[in-house]
This record gives sequence, structure tokens and C-alpha cells, in this order.
Amino acid sequence: MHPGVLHRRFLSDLSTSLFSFVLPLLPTSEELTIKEEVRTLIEKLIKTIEPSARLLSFGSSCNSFGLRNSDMDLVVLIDDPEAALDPSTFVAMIGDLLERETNFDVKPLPKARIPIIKLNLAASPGLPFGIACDIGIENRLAIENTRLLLTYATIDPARVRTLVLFLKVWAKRRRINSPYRGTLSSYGITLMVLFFLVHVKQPPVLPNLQRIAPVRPITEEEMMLEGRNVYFFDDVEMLRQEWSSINFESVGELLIDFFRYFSHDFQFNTMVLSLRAGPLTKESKGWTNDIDVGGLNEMARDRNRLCIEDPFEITYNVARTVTKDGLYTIRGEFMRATRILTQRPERAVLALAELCR
Ligand code: 3AT
Ligand code: MG
Repeated sequence: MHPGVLHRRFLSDLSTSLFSFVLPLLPTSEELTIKEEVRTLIEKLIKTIEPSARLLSFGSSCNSFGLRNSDMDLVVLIDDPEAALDPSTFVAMIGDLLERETNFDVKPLPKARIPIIKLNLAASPGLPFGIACDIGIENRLAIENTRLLLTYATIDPARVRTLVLFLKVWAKRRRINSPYRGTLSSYGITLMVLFFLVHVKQPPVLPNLQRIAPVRPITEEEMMLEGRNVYFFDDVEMLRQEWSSINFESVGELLIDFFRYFSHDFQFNTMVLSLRAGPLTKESKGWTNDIDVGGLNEMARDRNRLCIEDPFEITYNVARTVTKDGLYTIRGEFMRATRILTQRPERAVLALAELCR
């Protein structure tokens, strides 16, 4: 058969295989129900300490990029400005309460830089692996960045969700999804994929939501949260009607190109990935590695190896945890993936299995 025909057949096979790969890894409806019950229960308890408190989910439980058994990210928001509770005290109080009133395994960390409560729910029939859960206080930016990610997913779920979910699994299996061990957070990986779909692909697969003008004028106050501009175009109905990408590449083609771009084209040493603004230089952001760190340790110097700008907290490098060795490993994995997918493998499912081995 002609090589072009074979290649086209492989690409279409790859897309089908990606959908089938991801499908059984999605959370079951049972898992989602239990998680929601847990959230409601904890919220009810927290309200006995502070009636104006709400408990919201963020992260992958509600940005549509959740995998089965993924952790639960929760945040307490206190609506009453009179409630003068500092986060440490509040964390200690909630910790005590949950220890008394529930049989979860509770670990409050009131003295941490960002005070949180860690919970572990034991395994049950609906939750064969239990759940790990982090409860933070007043992290309103996380709610906004969760909404941003969800809005991007909603524009083109078939391609965006499939790519992100697959790449999260790939990163976990290849062990480059451990911020504590010098590699990437899931949030960082998701931002890389969205950056690729908004700024690298031509024509783009997704619009830049932070650059679409609002339909009605909005006030400075509506736009700002904790001193950050958190505006993005979030009218999903309108996006569905008005935005249609003229990029028709299949999810398989996009995956290969994603790996290829981060293997060969992205300049890790000098460039910053910004979903908000496109590629930026490290220099323009002052995120250089070799700044005069006079006396600071290797960790500090490592902070800007891989630079991913947070969409709202633009002075914050989401990938600051990535070390020199971590980046070396990550880049090695991009190259390995490119090699596997471009060496004309015969069967796409086998290529995916090999990728995630
Ligand atoms: P998992 O399914 O849990 O692997 P996730 O999407 O929940 O993926 P994370 O657990 O890494 O992602 O993060 C949860 C949310 O916490 C995502 C984002 O709102 C916030 N967040 C995580 N890491 C960072 C970071 N480095 N900077 C800013 N916000 C972050
Ligand atoms: Mg999470």
C-alpha cells in the first residue's frame, strides 16, 4: 500500500485508539456522587464554625480533566467580611471538627506556608481506592483558573479533553508528573496543551479566551481579584455559536505534533509558555536562570528551568518545581514519544501502550 495511505490510516487509527484509551479512565458516576456527598457533608460541618463559609471544588474534579480516583481539591470561601478568621486558626478548627465528627483520616497543616487540611477517605465499594482530599482556605484564584480550563475544554471537548486526559495519564505513567520530585504538576501539563492549541497550532484549535473582548463593558472591579486581572471570555453559548476553528486536524495528528513541538521547536532555555500572551522570552519576564543569585542555593537557581506563566498570577511560574534533571527527563520523554509515534508503528493501540509503558 502507498505510504501516504498507510500513514493516513495510522492517524485515523490513532485518534480512535486515543478515545478508547481515555474512556475507561474517566471517573465513574458513582465516584462523582460520593465525592459530591463528601463535599456537602464537610461543607455542612464547616458552616457550624462559620455560617457564611462555602466549600467549593476546584482542579480536576470540576475542570473536566479528571481521571478516575484523582484527588479532590476543595477550598473554603468565607463570604462574610466581618468573619475575622485567619487561615491557620480556621484550618486548626476545621481539623478538630472533622476529627471529632467524621471517620476520615484528618491531617490539619495550620503552620504550612499555605495552611491546608489533608483528608483521606478509606476505600469503599463505590471508591475502591479511597480518596485523597486537600482543603485550602480562600484560594479564589484557583476557582477562576479552574473555570478558565473548563471553558477551554467546553469549546472542543472531543479534541481538548482527549488530549489533556491522555497526556496526564502518559505523564503519570512516565513519572514526569511529580512536582515534589522535580517534574510537572497536572496543572502545568494542562497549560502546556492549551498553549499549544491556542498559540502554536496554525490555524489555532482554540481562541485565546483572555483576549476576546467582553460583549458588554465590564468594570475594573469585576475584572480584578486579589490584584490580578482574571478576565476571560466565559460565555460558553456564544462561543459555541461564534467560534468554529478552521483547524480540522484529528486528535491523533495533534498529539504527534504536540510531542514534536516540545521535542524540537520550543526553546526551553530562553522561552516562557504563556497561555495569556503566547510565547514570551524569559528575559522579558526577568525569569532567567543565570541571574546573580549570590549565595542562594542550587534550588533557587533551578527555579526557572521550565517556565509556564500562570494565566492570572502572571508573576508566578507554575513550573518552578522543575529542576535541571527534571527538565532533562521531561525533554527525553517528549523525544521518546515522538520517536514511538513517528517510526511508522503498525498498530496505533500498541503505540499508545508503548508510549505509556
Ligand atoms: P489531578 O487530576 O489532580 O492530577 P488537577 O487538574 O487537579 O490534576 P492539580 O492537582 O495539579 O491538578 O492542581 C489542582 C488545582 O490547583 C489546579 C489549579 O487551580 C491549582 N494549582 C495547582 N498547581 C498550581 C500551581 N503550581 N500554580 C497555581 N495553581 C496551581
Ligand atoms: Mg487535583
